[in-house]
Amino acid sequence: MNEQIKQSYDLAVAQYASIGVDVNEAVALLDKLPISLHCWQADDVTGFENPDGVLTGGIQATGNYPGKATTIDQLRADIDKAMELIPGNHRVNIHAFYGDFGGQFVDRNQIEPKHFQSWIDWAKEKNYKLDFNCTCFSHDKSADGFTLSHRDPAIRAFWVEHVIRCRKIAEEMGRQLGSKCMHNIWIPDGSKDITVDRLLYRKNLAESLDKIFEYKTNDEYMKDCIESKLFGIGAESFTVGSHEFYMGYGVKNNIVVTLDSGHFHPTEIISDKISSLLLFLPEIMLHVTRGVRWDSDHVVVLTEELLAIAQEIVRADAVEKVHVGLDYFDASINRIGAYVVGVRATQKALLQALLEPITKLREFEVKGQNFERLALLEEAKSMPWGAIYNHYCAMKGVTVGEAYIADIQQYEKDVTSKR
Ligand code: RNT
Ligand code: ZN
Repeated sequence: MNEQIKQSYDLAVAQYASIGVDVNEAVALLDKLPISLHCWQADDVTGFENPDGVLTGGIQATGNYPGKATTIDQLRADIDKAMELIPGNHRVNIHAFYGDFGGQFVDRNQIEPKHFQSWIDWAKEKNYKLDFNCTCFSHDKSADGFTLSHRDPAIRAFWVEHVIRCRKIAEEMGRQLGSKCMHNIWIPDGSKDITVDRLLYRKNLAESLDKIFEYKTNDEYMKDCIESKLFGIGAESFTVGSHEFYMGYGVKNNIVVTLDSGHFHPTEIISDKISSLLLFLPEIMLHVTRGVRWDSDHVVVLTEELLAIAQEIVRADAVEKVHVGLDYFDASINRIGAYVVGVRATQKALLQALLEPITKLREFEVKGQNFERLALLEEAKSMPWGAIYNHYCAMKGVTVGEAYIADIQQYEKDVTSKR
């Protein structure tokens, strides 16, 4: 290992020890924290159902950066490349319309575990674990903006069937890979303009979910989660699956709630929701993203809120209960680079949280020494956590610091620019 990395690390360890923090312990915890990489950043949420498929459902990937993955092999190679530049063992989050359909059109109410076997085999080989999502958008039967809450019972039944099939696929992924697969349910349902029957749509959604959950899955292999949203593009006036809807449904039925950091009012933060939800639900799923004005899906960077999310997870002793997944799609920059930026930022936030002088901070708090608490929190921000992260990368045989920019450029030159 490079001498400078080693020396900076040794100095940092000593500095942390002086405020009562055990670096080894923090790094060992970080190393066990998987982050779920969303497969849809690699191809702008296109999927493999239909090569000319148009993304609908109030979400948009803007930009036209060359070299996007258009085949399963390309997409897997891109994810492998990103994983190479990220320390630790992570998960891959797949959407139902990324199935391996072998050139056939397989409709959403026809998909089966066999269409995902090659994903499972790939994950086994690469030592990744998998998460899964039903795909209730980019389809004829979602074209008018409604799926599980539709007025037409036949359309609702179609989507109920799709989601049940997805739950079975998730169960199979978890069984074969020996790791619980988180299955996320997000639906785009909503309307551009005022509806006079909010209640009807929400009743329909609750009924569809009840039907979906009638099929009992094995908890060891998969867990469902339900994701709310504030609004979508073209669905500005009404979103059926609001935060209150899913929080109520989740708490009543003991279903994990997904908090997407881009799905709330611009000044509303999800970090403050974690400790409340954990009192009423055993687990939480996170979709970490960065909302910018109307867009809920910019590449994750190390913001104050990202750090606050990480701190809440650690301070609430909820590392085992909060599943961290990413959810953004930026088509305007190198897509593999976008993965690495987001995962590294998330890891850096988690590492900073794990390196917090929590014992001392809690002591100050108990004694009412609030200036002292504030001062130590401020000092912690400029402690040398970067040296610890660099050393962690080096220990894992992963490119250290900004040097990974050159790796991405090389891959672009050798692979993506030739597509
Ligand atoms: C959309 C939701 C949802 C999607 C993915 C593709 O606003 O965040 O999670 O991003 O399912
Ligand atoms: Zn999301």
